[in-house]
Amino acid sequence: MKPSDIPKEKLVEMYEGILKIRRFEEKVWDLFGQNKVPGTIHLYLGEEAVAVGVCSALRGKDYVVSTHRGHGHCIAKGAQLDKMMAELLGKKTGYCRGKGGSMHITDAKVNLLGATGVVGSGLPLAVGAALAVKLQKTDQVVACFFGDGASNQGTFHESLNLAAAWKLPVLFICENNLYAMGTRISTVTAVGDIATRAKGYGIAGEVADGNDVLNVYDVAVKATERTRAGEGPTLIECKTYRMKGHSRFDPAKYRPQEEFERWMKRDPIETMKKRLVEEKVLTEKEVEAVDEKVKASVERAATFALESSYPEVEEALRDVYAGEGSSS
Ligand SMILES: Cc1ncc(C[n+]2csc(CCOP(=O)(O)OP(=O)(O)O)c2C)c(N)n1
Ligand SMILES: [Mg+2]
Repeated sequence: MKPSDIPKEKLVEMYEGILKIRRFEEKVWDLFGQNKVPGTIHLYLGEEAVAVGVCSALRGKDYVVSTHRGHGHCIAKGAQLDKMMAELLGKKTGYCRGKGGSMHITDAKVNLLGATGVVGSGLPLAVGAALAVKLQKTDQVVACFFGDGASNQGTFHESLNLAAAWKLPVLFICENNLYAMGTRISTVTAVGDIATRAKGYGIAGEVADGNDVLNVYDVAVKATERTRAGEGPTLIECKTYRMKGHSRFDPAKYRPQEEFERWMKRDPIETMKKRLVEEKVLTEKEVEAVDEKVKASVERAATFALESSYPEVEEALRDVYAGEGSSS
């Protein structure tokens, strides 16, 4: 898909989307270095085009199921930056009142069904949500993100099989960033393209360039159209690469330097920026203005989070069990 095939507002919205994830995570990286973020974080830097390309093809009422590397999915589905940042900092103004952190951000208002730290556990949840959609006879779609590592879990196979057999409205989005922690996908998987596995379940399988937001968008638009027409799920494999290590503590020494450099030249933000300017969608100045606007919103979110209070001790058991928990 070329920029000229898409309305200008949509292009700018997508550019703003990938930039928002980039600037948000750069800020998180920074705050982590200042010991402001408890626990660990899995950054989505380098993979922004996947979340934005897919979510730009969705409607507000469609659902998203995220992963342990979920900040990008949350932002692309419309979660609030200030509540996300507060959650990452363990503050009581965060999405889980500071008790969930990076891997448990959920926002029912935007039909974001949640992130999870258990690899592969989102797929069956997405199938359940899609079954609910089918029974309720609405035309919603469920987009389920997961990694290449998760594609070797039993839940992947069980979920694809059932969703295919029942023709459920799910997009299975495999973010193939070549590694599951330090394990290279090619050392544990015989097929070159994970998308080819779709054939075994009788569903459509597509490979997208996960560093090209317009290509991901194009593939996702066609898949949602098929799904809304009752044709069932699609497995979309987005080839991409994480700029940082698996988590904040991983220096990623297992990745060959040449491979790293090759992927860094394909930075999804820089590529999109260049295309927008070359195709005269935006001027250099307008591109800068988008960046300034995004940076300001991230700074506001950081200030909100830093100035918020930590939860009281009594808060610890609230919302953990059914009812209000046993804070008394
Ligand atoms: C069921 C389960 N097994 C193992 C882990 C430890 N673990 C956390 S992330 C991860 C790698 C996941 O790789 P992938 O699915 O490719 O996602 P990526 O981190 O590359 O985005 C592993 C093994 C876990 N959290 N849950
Ligand atoms: Mg991976």
